[in-house]
This record gives sequence, structure tokens and C-alpha cells, in this order.
Amino acid sequence: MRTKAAVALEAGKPLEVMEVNLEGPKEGEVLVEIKATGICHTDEFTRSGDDPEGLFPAILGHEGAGVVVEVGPGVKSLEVGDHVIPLYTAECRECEYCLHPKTNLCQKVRATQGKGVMPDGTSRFSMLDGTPILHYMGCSTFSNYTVLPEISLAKIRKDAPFDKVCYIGCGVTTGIGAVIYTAKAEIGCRGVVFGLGGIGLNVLQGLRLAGADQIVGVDLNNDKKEMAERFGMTHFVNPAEVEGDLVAHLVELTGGGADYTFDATGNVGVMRTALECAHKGWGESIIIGVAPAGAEIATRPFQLVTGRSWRGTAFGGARGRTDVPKIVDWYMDGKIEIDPMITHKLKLEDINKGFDLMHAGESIRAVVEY
Ligand code: NAD
Ligand code: DAO
Ligand code: ZN
Ligand code: ZN
Repeated sequence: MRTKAAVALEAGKPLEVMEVNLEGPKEGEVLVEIKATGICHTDEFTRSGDDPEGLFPAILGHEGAGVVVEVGPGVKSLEVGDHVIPLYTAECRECEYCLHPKTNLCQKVRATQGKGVMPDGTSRFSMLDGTPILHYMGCSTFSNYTVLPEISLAKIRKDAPFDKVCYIGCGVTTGIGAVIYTAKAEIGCRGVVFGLGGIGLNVLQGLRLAGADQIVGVDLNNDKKEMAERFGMTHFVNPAEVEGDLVAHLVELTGGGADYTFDATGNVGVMRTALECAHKGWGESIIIGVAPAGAEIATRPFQLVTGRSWRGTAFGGARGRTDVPKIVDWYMDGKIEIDPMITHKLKLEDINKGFDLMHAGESIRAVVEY
């Protein structure tokens, strides 16, 4: 078949919207009509060429929602008409990682996904002249139709709006999951969140959901304060307005340090501050932000000797097929909010405007509706 897609032809260039060929699903694969897709920083990381493992040409996009239109041979868990959210972290439920209780990093399709191909080593996308186009993060949601492995799809309820729950495909789950699944934050805890963008706002509402007593938000941009308060922030700190040492300020504000701190900036200096304002003896600091290629983190080892833990999380520690449908329920039941964070709606033809809005710091989430 043919489908409309936004193609990243080479690093650093705008995406080009064009008709492409899409082969049908093979063994264990599913054809999905994408109804809506969010534009996340990780797409920009690859589009811009900052991702050293970025592959081209490719169809980017990893945050979406849609409907199953065809299932390949051997597919058991999904049928035509099912509503789904693509997963860049699959869940096969049988690999060593899926069977281990401490990780969500299923490895079943990891190697081929990282090469931009399906598990059989080939791509389903090609240019009209036959040139292969690579998949991206196993999802390629910047295409109206896409093919994914069955284990890379979470089946969700049919009454959930695509233009909102697409955000659960990355940002919502990453932020809320970092609190619920990775930190396992307790009622009454104190948290500090660095970076109040599309991920950090979801960490805030994760802490609110967990019943935190104090939720401190830290951002260089004062314009982030209003929205952050809406998502549960109790105290705001702008590091540029703090006189003296930021760590000391945050330790004092949290009564000795926070139980849980989260980096949602990707800045390694911020990661150090986050670790060092975690409470002596038991504080845990969780890295969510993806740092530039080659960047390294540093602290004095004594920070860890004295009981702080430094951790990280991908996709919020969520096991996609199991946890994503539950997060959709939380949204539909009003336990979490998504709508105010969808600040812009675009058509696929205007997708590059979505990247411009992200650069300008004007959007939290721009969503493309097909
Ligand atoms: P964003 O640009 O929307 O938000 C970042 C926020 O950090 C902005 O509000 C900015 O003002 C603030 N900021 C920047 N420098 C700061 C500093 N020095 N001190 C305080 N605040 C600062 O980005 P986002 O979409 O929220 O993504 C955040 C990070 O999470 C990115 O690095 C992204 O790649 C990463 N991410 C990780 C995962 C994962 O699974 N681990 C998933 C998605 C995104
Ligand atoms: O190596 O098994 C693995 C998983 C690596 C990928 C995990 C994703 C890391 C977060 C990137 C940002 C997602 C949008
Ligand atoms: Zn993302
Ligand atoms: Zn697995």
C-alpha cells in the first residue's frame, strides 16, 4: 500500500512529507493506522543529527495512538479494530529482561529496532523509487500507517481519545512512571523535579498521584510556574534567582533534602545538583533526561557513601503492554490530566512547525492528527 509520511531524509534537514510504500505485516507483525502522534525531544535529537546512532532516511515518531487494520500470521493478542499505543520499549513477556522483576527493558526486538528494521532484518517502508526507508524506535508514528511487532503494541480501551492518549506513548508514562514504577514513591514523601517541560510536568503529577507532601519544581524559566502549579507543584525555585548555593537552598527548603529527586532536563550539571539535594542516608535521585552524546556525570563519591542513590529510568520503568492500558484508565477516570499539556494541534503537512514550537519553548506537546 501507499501511505503519507514525514520522512527524515538526512540529519539537520526539515522532515519531508511524501507518499511512501508500506509493505503489509509479516509473521508476528501488525499494520496500524496512526490517528495522532506527539512530537517529543527524542525525535528532534535524531532529526538534528545529535543522535550518534541516528539512521537515515527514516520515518521518525515514537509517541502515537491508532487502530489495528491488519494482523500478520501468528499474531494472537490483537485483532482488526483494536485501539493501540505503539511502544518503543516492547514487552514480550518471555525474555530474560521481561522475566526479571527489576527492569522494563525487554530485549526481544532491541537489536533490530536499533538498526531501524523489523525483527526479520528488513524494512516495510520504501520510497516510491524503491529506496528503503528505515523504521524509528520500532514505531515510526510520523506515518499515517505503520507496521510494528505485536509485542510493541499496547491494546487500550476504545473510548479513549487518540489526540490525548497518544502522549501516553512517551511523555506521560515516562514522567509518571519515573515516580510510580522507578522511585516507587511513598505517601508523604518530598520530591524535587528539575525541568518543568513535557516530562517534568508529568513527574509533578506522578508525585501528586503518589501522595507526596512537598513537590518542589526547579526551572530557569519563570513562565513554567503557572502550569507546574496546575500539576501539583507546591514550591517553585528558579536557580538564576537563588542567592548562594542551589543545593544548600534546596536542602533547606526540603527540611534536610528530598526523598526523591528527578532530572528532566538532560543537563549533567543539573543531574549533579539533583543527586546532591537528595536526603543524606536515603534520598534517591533519578535521571530521566537524555544528555548530549559523550556527556558524563560527576559527583564526589562521598555523596553515595553517605546513603544517596543515583538511578535512571527509561519509559518510566513501565512495562508497556501491561502498564500503558492502566495509565489510559487513570486518564479516563480523571486521576491524571493530559489535556492542558497538549498545547498545539497540527496536520502532518505542518509537522516542521511542531519542531519550531518545541525549539522556541512555546509548546509542551504539539500533536499531529491525521
Ligand atoms: P523540555 O524542553 O520540554 O523541558 C525541559 C525543561 O528544563 C524546560 O522547561 C527548561 O526551561 C528546563 N531547563 C533547562 N535547563 C535547565 C537548568 N539548567 N535548570 C533548570 N531547568 C532547566 O523537555 P522534555 O520534553 O520535558 O524532556 C526532558 C528530558 O527528558 C530530555 O532530555 C528528553 O530527551 C528526556 N526524555 C527521557 C525519556 C526517558 O525515557 N528517559 C523519555 C522522553 C524524554
Ligand atoms: O538498551 O534496552 C535498551 C533500551 C535503550 C532505549 C531506552 C530508551 C531511553 C530513553 C530515550 C528517550 C525516549 C523517548
Ligand atoms: Zn519521547
Ligand atoms: Zn521481553
